[in-house]
Amino acid sequence: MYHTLKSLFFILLFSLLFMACQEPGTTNNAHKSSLLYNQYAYFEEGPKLALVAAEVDLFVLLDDRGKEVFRAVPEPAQYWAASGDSVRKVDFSDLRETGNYTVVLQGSDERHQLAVNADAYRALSKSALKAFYLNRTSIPIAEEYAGPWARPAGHPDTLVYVHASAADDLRPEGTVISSPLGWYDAGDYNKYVVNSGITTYTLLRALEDQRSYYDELEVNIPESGSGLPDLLSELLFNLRWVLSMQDPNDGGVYHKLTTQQFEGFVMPHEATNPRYVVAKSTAAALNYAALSAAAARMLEPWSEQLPGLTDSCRVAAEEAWQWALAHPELYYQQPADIATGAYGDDNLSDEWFWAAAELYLLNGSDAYKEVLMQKYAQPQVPSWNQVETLGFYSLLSRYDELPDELRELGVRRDFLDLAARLALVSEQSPYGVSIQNFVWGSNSQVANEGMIKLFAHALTGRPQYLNSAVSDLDYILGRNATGFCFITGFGTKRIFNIHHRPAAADGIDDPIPGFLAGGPNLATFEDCPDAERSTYPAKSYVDLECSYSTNEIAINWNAPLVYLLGGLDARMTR
Ligand code: 9MR
Repeated sequence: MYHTLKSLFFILLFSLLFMACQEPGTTNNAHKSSLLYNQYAYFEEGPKLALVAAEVDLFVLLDDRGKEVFRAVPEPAQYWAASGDSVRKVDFSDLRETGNYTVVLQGSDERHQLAVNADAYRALSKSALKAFYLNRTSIPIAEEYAGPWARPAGHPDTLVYVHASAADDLRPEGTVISSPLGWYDAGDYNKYVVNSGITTYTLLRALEDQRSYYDELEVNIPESGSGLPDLLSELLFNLRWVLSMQDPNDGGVYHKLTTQQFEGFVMPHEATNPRYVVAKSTAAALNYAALSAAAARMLEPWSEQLPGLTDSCRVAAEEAWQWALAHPELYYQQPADIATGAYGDDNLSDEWFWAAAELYLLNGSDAYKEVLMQKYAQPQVPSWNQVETLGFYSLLSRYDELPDELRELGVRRDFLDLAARLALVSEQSPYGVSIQNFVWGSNSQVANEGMIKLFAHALTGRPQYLNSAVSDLDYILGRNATGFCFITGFGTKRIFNIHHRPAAADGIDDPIPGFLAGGPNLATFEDCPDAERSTYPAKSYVDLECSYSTNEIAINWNAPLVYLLGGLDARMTR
């Protein structure tokens, strides 16, 4: 008896000691590797940063013949509160030779393969854009474009009901309208105007900012070879849906097109529950106005190939704006019988600013200028409910034409301050990134931070912005606290179980490629209650299908990824 008690006592003591000696967060962390690095490829001319575990004190690279080409003692370990662990930086930027290398770590018997090869980025950039095609509603996804991920058409959306929340005298409840095309928002099968606003704009921005790159980039979609850039054809597929969400009777815009409940995990063509347009909202009208005004202006170079489109966009934008002026506080309220994504936002100051900026740039009217001056606020990292910075991008892209009073607002200074702050945080961060707060879709925040930096790089030519954007991409490609490469189909430690209905139901082991997973955050643990999951925000990610809060994909997350990949591919290819 005494012996049993004594052993129990020692077991308890040792367990407590063991727990106390462990670093915070390591009890349930996600990465076990001693090396965190970009698992896809480093750019020959770019910065090259890897992270090693605290106990690793020598980092060596061997070329493909086994010859040592680089050796360094990692920097002293630094603790990151977001990940709850300490890592040591290794900067091997001096290695500029294209090739495949073996990483040897002293203090660990792991071996890793690493590539230096800017050329590899063309395939990744194409894949991230192709993901939008693979998420199209309404048309069959054909084998010649989709390979194994071909599937029948889902959701024609030519027979959509006006929901009670959106009904009025001219379109009473149950009225049938047609609202086809567009992309599925995410892992669910619904379509949301608010989220389409930032997504489609971000792709327009990519097109305008990397025009010659996208003139050439073909991704093998049905429209390839039509004379329009594939990126443009892809975003038009969604823009045409967005335009159909306006009520022609009053200019108001439905918030979303959705089933009542989320569909099950079945293929798109098997998800056939009735679909509704739900509630007009001020947020939808302003997003719609901003996007269609931006499209009217930014599609001007293709107006001959797209007869009538820019004019339609202009009229649609103005009518949506007028409706918003007449209904300035119609915040989206989820009706009791609808349970799909809300995209609810009670602060529309940034939406007013963005829409006013786009409409002002389109037609120069003082009325828009006044609103944009009134709603001017400091830019932030964009997200679906924070779109101030999208207005900054547009104003800055036409900066030379702006009147003094707009320049005097500080548009350029404030934007560059944001970029400089982000770059500084990244330099000082133990993980070499700007992200500090991990929200739902944290990976898209990293991608949007990279986008801000590339835009700042274009404005100033300062290499620090370019380098910092590369560092953001490295994070996405594996140099993060989970050790996962967050783009489906790529990397050595891959994600497999995205929360995405077609990927789950298609019977193919590999997930549909080119999608950015939402990424770590602590927003909710209810989606996979039994999963082992870190309580540190930067590590709190699980590659499980149930994990809609960390492992879903979404169009607004892929769009800044496309921007970042295209922007870097265009700049870094030799
Ligand atoms: O991206 C959205 C995130 O910011 C919210 O916190 C979350 C919960 O409301 O919803 C996310 O958006 C989801 C949308 O509501 C429905 N389609 C899937 C989206 C990504 O998870």
